[in-house]
Amino acid sequence: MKDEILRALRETESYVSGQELCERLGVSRTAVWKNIRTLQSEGYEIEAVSNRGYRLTGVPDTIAKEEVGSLLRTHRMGKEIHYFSQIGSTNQYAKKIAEEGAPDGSLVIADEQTAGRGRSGRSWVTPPGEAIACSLLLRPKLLPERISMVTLVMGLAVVRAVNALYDVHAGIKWPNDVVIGGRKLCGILTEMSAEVGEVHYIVIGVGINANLTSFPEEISRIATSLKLELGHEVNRAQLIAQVMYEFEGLCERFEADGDLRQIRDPYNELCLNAGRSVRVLDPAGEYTGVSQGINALGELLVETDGEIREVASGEVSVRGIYGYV
Ligand code: BT5
Repeated sequence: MKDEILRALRETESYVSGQELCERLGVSRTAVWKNIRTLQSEGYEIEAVSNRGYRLTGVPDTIAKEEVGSLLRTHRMGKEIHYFSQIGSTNQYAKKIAEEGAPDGSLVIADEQTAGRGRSGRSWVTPPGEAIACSLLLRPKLLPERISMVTLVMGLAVVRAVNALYDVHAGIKWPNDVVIGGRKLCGILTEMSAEVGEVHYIVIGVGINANLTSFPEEISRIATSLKLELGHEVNRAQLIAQVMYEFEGLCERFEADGDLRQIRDPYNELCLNAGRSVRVLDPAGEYTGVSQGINALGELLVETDGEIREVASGEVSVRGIYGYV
């Protein structure tokens, strides 16, 4: 109910009467008052004036359930929210609740991860209070071989959200890194449970360096944060809500076609590899070429010696000729 109260308070700049809240939520005045008190104890500044009602004057920097829930503008993504101040890995937890029957659209959010994971067993740094770590559980009606494309869809959603909210130019390093100024802002890890011909569920994990100001030595040269790029903090809950909003629209188009035919052009416009020289670290032999962006299956097209090769994600890494992008 707290997220409903916050949503109502956010809708107006002036006061919302206690009566209005009672009617809207179908609860007693005492219940409203108790929830307002709890919100205040959690750091929300809510003015209470007799005969006028309640007014929201300040929000804490939190990505807890109520805050994100009150900002969401989606129907499907974030249908259920599970929040933790600390967790091992949100992807791990999302897989656990998926096995237990959690619904499509469930979103797991954590303020800190102690065992955040990247691809191929690599680790992901998520210090408390500064980063965004979230995992979305979906049960799409798609074939397992189509699922790797969802990572590209999420990459595009994050870039769009970041560019819509802030004065920066984020881009995508194919397949799954969101980059600003040549440095990594966000990583995406999609995991799946499936059998031949059928997907049980997928978990899309998103880690965004929102307000970090420093990184461990080993990644300090490749990582950046929104705070470092902008010079000020960003509202993490608002960013999560915007990512979910962008993702919901893009994912609908992806699921309708089962491929990226509708998303390919917007992706390529924001794909930093497109039109650039890339080095393809193929286990069968490295080569360089000029990338032409992705095709409708999400493969990176690389022109080398007059021939166009289709590079599938997962099999190979792609690097810029002079550096990470
Ligand atoms: C990724 O892997 O980029 C996927 C990261 C996914 C993280 C999210 S957070 C929520 C959810 N729960 C999880 O446990 N995971 C997901 P990969 O492409 O393999 O990149 C990993 C590499 O990025 C590491 O080996 C480091 O070099 C670098 N790295 C680690 N932490 C970073 C950070 N915070 N910012 C930028 N780079 C980082």
